[in-house]
This record gives sequence, structure tokens and C-alpha cells, in this order.
Amino acid sequence: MPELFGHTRAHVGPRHALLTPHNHVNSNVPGITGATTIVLINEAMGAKFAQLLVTFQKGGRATFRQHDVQTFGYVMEGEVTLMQAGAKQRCTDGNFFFSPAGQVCDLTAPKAGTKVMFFQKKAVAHPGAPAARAIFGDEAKVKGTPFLGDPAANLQVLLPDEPAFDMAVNIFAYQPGGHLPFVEIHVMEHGLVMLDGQGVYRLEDSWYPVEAGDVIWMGPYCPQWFVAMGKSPARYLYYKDVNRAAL
Ligand code: UGY
Ligand code: MN
Repeated sequence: MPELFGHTRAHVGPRHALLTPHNHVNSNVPGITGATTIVLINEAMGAKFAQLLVTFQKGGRATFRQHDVQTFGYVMEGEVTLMQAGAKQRCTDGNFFFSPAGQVCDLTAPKAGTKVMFFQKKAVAHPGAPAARAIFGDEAKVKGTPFLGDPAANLQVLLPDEPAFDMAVNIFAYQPGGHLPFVEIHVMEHGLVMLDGQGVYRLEDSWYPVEAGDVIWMGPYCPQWFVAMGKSPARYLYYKDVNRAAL
């Protein structure tokens, strides 16, 4: 959507935020070179996780090695080589990976213009739970299920839903007119990027037109609802904190 000079669809508030691609400003992040890095969401916004968009130049590299931080990556476009847990994989769009806290994850040899969306979360230990393991996958091979029985809202769960994992990353695909069945209010946070299509997102008491490339932060208990609009399906990739004690 065109932005009028001096205007923006973006909003940043205490419990939710919307950023459009027109708002992006680069950051230099240690470990990432030969790339444009946008820190879309992090603790400065009020979130307990970080969401970063990295667009690589030829020869760019990203190395994550923080002892307490887990990193999930999703290739939005392009091609890059992933080295993690002793395995090397060439990743293309739709591939995703999860690197547990304390392990090194290295992205090299990107095609110019390769875009990777990252979600990072400090790992929260859970007594008795095994440590999370490295994951590599392809969204095309993840079976979707109709959300609460509605075939117009299809949910793909990319990471294992097990006590070892305290974060989830899912893809929601909506047929035009498909929508969340009710206004959700929950303790879990979300970080979200619109992958395809368009629609209207309700966040607290505001309704926002959104389209591919937009990013949303929903803090705990942010009332949220979405309806897909237009002539093609809408899809979004989103993060959620899961599987840990309430107190
Ligand atoms: O998993 C979820 O909470 C999801 N239904 N929320 C959302 O799409 N905003
Ligand atoms: Mn939700």
C-alpha cells in the first residue's frame, strides 16, 4: 500500500505494534555481516523475544552462538547454506531451522537478496524436560490442519509441541473471507510477519489493514482477531511462547 508523505500505517503502543516495510531502518548486529538487518521487535518494544529480518548481500554471513538464546530462522526468499549441529544444508524459500541455546548456527554463501526472518528467545529451563534439539524443515512437508475444524483457516505447526521447546512458530493460511473464529485474549506473546495476501488485523480496539511484509507484535493479553480479504489467500508466519509454568 502506498504511504502518503509524512504518514504511516504503523503504530507502536505498550501492548501491540504494527510496522510496515516503509518504516525499516538498519541496525548493526554483532555476528551478522554483509547484510541489512532490521530489528523489528525486541525488549525495547516491550517484548520478551526478538524478531529480525536479515537481507543478505553476496558474501554475507550470520553466526549465532549465544549460550542462553535460541534462534529460529525461516527463509522468505533466496538461498543460503546453513551449518548447525554438524550438518550442512542448502536452504531455499520455505525452509526453516531451529538452533537450541548454546549451539552455534552459521549461515553462509547467500544468493544476493536472500531474506531470512529470525525469532530469538532466551531459553527457559523446565525441570525434567530434555534439552531442545536442532531442527531443519521445509514448510511444504508440514501437514496443515483446519483450525478448530474450519477449512478456511489452515494451521501448520513447524516445531515439535513438546516440553523441551518453549517457543512455537506456526504458519496460518486463510482463504479470502477466512478469519479467526473469535477475538483471542491470551498470556502468550506473538511476533508475526504477513507472508502473502492481505486482510484486517484487530489489535486491542484498533483495526488495521495489513498486507505481505507487515510485521505485528502482540504482547500478552492483547485482544487479537484477523480476517483475510482480497482475492487471494493470506498467510502469516508467527511466534508464540509455549509450554512453561504460569508461575
Ligand atoms: O496460536 C494462536 O494463538 C493464534 N491463533 N493467534 C493468532 O493467529 N493471532
Ligand atoms: Mn493468538
